[in-house]
Amino acid sequence: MTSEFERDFRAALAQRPHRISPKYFYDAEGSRLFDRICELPEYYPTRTELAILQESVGAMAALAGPGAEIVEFGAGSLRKVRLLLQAFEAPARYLPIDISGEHLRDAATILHKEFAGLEVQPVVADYTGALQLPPAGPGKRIGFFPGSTIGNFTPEEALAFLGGAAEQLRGGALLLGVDLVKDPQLLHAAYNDAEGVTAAFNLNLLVRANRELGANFVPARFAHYAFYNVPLQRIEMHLVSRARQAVTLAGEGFVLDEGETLHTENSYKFTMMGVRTLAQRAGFRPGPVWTDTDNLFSVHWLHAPARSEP
Ligand code: AVJ
Repeated sequence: MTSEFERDFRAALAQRPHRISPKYFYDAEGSRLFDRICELPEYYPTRTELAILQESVGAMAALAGPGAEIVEFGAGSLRKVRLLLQAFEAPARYLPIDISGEHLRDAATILHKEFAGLEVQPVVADYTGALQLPPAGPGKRIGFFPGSTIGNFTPEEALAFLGGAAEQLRGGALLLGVDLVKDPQLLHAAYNDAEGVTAAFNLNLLVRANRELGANFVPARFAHYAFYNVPLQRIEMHLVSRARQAVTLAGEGFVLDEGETLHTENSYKFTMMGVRTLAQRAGFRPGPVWTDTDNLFSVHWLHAPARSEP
């Protein structure tokens, strides 16, 4: 059976410019490399978001109220949701949504042990598609989408995702972590770390294709290239072919010219107002925003009106 990964990678090599979804970065090695990225001195988002959450989780808990349930889009780092679960008053349920059932089971086991009385109900699904969630309990349903993962979406996809979330969370809210527009040098450094971990993360996509799709990429023949596209307000990551070369993937041959790129990721950056405007267009009523003193990162409370509210 042809995997989605194979289908998408063949399509990427057949079209120009070549581009593929960043969701394929996260095999076991890619997830390990991403965890290392989060610890890098240049990569400010993770530690900044954690500090904002730590600092303001009391205010967030007050907004959520007692017996709330947390719906996390993607079963990410347990460190972040743990802060919410610790601060919220008697959280009733945690519903992590992820395409990886394995990821979900691990998260569920750990949190269930840590928080007595917390119901953990994993949902194996693609949260970018139509979602069928179990019926909400009596408490508020609070969505959690940290890490500026929303930056991987195109603006249209981000609007569609938020629109869907607003519907799922009616009467509750979405807690959304978003990376902010800033000095391009700082952004550049965050995706071009001195240790080369981000380069390894990008190149690992080729290693994964070799293993899973029987491709024959030679990673050394590609350069990691990440830059901040100022007018489009996004970091772009590419793998640039260092020479004209032939590659085989799933039995099919492709030729990459010298300097041709495989576009592997967009990471959009936002202004505070930009997030609020987008959220409003998607049906949310923007609430408080928390940020760090340097305005590097933002965490937004977005009210999802109930059907009866305006
Ligand atoms: C997980 C999408 C938020 O865009 O900063 C980190 C992924 N890519 N370094 C980001 C990533 C390169 C990250 N997101």
